[in-house]
Amino acid sequence: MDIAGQPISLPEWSPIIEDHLSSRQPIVNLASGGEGVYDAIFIGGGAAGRFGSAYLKALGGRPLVIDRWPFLGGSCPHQACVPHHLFSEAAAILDRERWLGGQLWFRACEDVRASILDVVDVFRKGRVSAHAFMNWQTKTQLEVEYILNTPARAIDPGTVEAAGQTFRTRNIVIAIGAHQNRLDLPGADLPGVFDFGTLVEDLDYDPRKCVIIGGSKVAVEYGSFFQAAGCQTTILTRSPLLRTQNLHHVDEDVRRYVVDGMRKRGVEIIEGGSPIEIKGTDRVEAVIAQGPGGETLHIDCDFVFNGVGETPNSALPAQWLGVQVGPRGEVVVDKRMRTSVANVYAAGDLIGPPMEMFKARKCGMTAARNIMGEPYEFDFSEYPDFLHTTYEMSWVGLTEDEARERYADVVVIQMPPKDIAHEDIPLPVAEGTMLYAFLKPELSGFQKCVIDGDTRRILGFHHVGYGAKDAFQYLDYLLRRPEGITIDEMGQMNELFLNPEHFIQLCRLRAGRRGLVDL
Ligand code: FAD
Ligand code: COM
Repeated sequence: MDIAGQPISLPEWSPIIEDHLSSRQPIVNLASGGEGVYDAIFIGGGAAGRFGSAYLKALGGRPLVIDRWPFLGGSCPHQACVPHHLFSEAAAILDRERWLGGQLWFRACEDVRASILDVVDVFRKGRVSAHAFMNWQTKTQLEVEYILNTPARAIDPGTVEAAGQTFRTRNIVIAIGAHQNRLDLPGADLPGVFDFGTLVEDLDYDPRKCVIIGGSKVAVEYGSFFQAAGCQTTILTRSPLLRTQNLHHVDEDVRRYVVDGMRKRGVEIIEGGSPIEIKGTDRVEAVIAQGPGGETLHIDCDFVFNGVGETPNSALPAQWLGVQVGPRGEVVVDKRMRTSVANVYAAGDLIGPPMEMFKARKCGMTAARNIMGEPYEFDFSEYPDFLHTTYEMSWVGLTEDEARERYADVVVIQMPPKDIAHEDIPLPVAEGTMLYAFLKPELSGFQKCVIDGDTRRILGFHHVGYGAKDAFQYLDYLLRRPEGITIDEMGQMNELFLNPEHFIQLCRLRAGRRGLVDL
């Protein structure tokens, strides 16, 4: 389908994408039929490729972006972040109904159950609207050329082939993402074994008993949703939960509060366990595992969820162009996103962790700026992070333990204060936790601010609750400025009471003191 020069309105996009999801017909939006030389061709139009191509266009360059799916935006709107947020929101609502069941207007708790299949169906039916928006915005507003619904292949650093045509370019930016690691176990191919992608594509029954293998972010997030929906969930993980290699700066008190909360909500967590085999005939029936003490476990289930993480799709770029690949399968780049091959850049999940949207989008932008002659380095060694259990956890900067290893005088401001039991105080409280505060105070959240007492600079913020995630984008910026942010400056800020994170008011309560002490 050639759409160059055709105005396509936003509502017209959805049926076009629906039709192309089951066809191999490319959607071609090229100026001058793709003649001439591009400044950059982006292979992969996910977050990294879409933002990179848009930025390059904005800087006055000529980009082309090619994706094998019939839409731009990549895995985020199709299988990853967007369903994850839908499921996590459902989980938070379900949990609240269960905890408050039988009180006020809440139904009695035995009635709280949801069909996972129905929620997945809601996502399936609605996801194309995000795809339509990405295609419309990229063509109509951002004026970026693209070819969709066809894979691309780099022939050399100046030539890309797609849909039977070759295109010339000064640079290539490869942004083809990552793939779910396979479960290396007997029975891993049985019906009833899912991952985040196959869950939204293939689920056709309502699971009642789930085993999650692995302790990735996705494992924690999806496990919390399955449990909240009423599907008894066991998480089987080698490392302690939230202590995996890719998660940094998770404060131990926060971790304990969250993992205890998951257990309170009924999730069975087996840390130090490893799977041996998945058993079943027509569908999975059990996971056989070795428990933390070496004992053999037999866990009945009708659903197994693979939560063992992802690996970058580096095999193709290595084969096409010989780019260097690192020990974890990532395409190796410098801070300008340059690979080992001149004029070839890589971006997003393809270059390894953190596999997060901010990094993917900013990598794309970084490649674009450097290609267009604006030297720009992106260092993502420090960043704000978040994770859903059914709570929203947000954090940035050092944990208390990390701070104590590096600084002589560490001061901690936290709520509830140290040595006060969570059930004894309905704080922190704000939108999203008001009902918990009054009816189930131990569930109203937890927060901690870590400070260097000598310089009064804040070293880390950590929050468990709802609705504070937005603030962390700005806290991250303030924390990482060369001058950082002090407890005194926090105390000067104007809070919108009742705000979900109380760092401002707590800092103000202590900021008047010359010698800082814990609060
Ligand atoms: P992708 O979005 O995967 O894009 C790669 C694109 O390349 C795809 O569109 C694919 O079709 C295309 N492609 C592949 N091969 C070819 C080829 N040969 N030719 C042409 N095109 C090709 N991050 C967050 O920040 N917040 C979240 O809440 C969050 N939730 C997540 C939940 C889940 C379940 C998962 C799995 C991830 C989540 N992430 C989240 C991570 C986030 O989704 C990724 O970091 C991000 O989507 C990576 O973008 P990307 O452009 O690198 O890759
Ligand atoms: C967001 C996808 S769902 S993108 O980053 O805007 O392309």
